[in-house]
Amino acid sequence: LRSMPSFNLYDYHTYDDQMAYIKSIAQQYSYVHLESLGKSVEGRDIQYLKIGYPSNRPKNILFIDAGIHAREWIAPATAICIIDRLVTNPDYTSLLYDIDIYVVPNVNPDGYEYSRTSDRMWRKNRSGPRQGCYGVDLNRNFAFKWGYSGVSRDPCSETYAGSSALSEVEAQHLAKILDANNNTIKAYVTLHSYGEDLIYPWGYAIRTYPSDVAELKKLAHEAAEAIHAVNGTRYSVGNSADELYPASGASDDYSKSIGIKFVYTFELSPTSSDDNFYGYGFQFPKEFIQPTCEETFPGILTIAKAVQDT
Ligand code: ING
Ligand code: ZN
Repeated sequence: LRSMPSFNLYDYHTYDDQMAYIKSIAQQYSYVHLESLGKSVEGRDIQYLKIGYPSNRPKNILFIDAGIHAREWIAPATAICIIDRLVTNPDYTSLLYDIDIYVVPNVNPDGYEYSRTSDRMWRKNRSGPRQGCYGVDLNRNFAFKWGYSGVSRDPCSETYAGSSALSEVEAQHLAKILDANNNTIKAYVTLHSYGEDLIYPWGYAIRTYPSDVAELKKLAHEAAEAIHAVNGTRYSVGNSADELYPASGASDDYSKSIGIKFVYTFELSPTSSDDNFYGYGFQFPKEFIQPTCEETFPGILTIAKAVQDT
């Protein structure tokens, strides 16, 4: 297990294999530590990596998560590939002396396994049953403007917001670590799919922005440019409510509400635009993991450098 030569970054894996891989990375690199956010509702351990060299001063953090939505398989695969790129390239040593990067590759392991084994299009977690239905949309369960827009109160709906704000353990665990580090986390990036969008708060209402929206936009355009430079993929930059649809209780709005500066939802590939639409949607073939990782990585680095400069 120590170096895990058999792990193929460019394939979709079971949750257990994802965790075995990040554990092997922590064992191989002294400046990488394996931690746990806590258990999912079905008892899976939600593990993550803290990447960065020790420092006497408190370090600023870039926090990345993926897999809030079960069927968006490209997101955990990209998070794991980003981990690989960060630790295997000595170019990032000085960055990792200055900042810490936390990566939670899969926030919703129960939903992910359910998507793998039973229902490929599953989106929610696996709590319940309520009225005979399972699952809460974790990206509607966070404690900011909870229940305000783009949600359902029907437990059978895809966008069921839960019985109350933070009713779900997975959302509780994520909120807890964000709260505990809200002064040092300078950027929060949550990986979703699909659409090729880079979106910033507020998501709960159209034409409603944080006071520092100009800075959020500027950095987003820089990240989109870095992505574009790799394979020519054009991400749209916009506000979540304007660009997609208004929805409250998402992890990005929550992060911004507790004072985290740079907050972005990445809607990874494929695109949803008609002129170039192959129709893969959430079922994005594994052949696209490598190009998606290679273009996403410089976008992430752009945000990491902003954290370094903060
Ligand atoms: N999209 C996000 C969703 O949770 C989002 C995007 C977040 C839109 C917040 C509006 C507000 O619906 C995906 N792909 O899940
Ligand atoms: Zn999503």
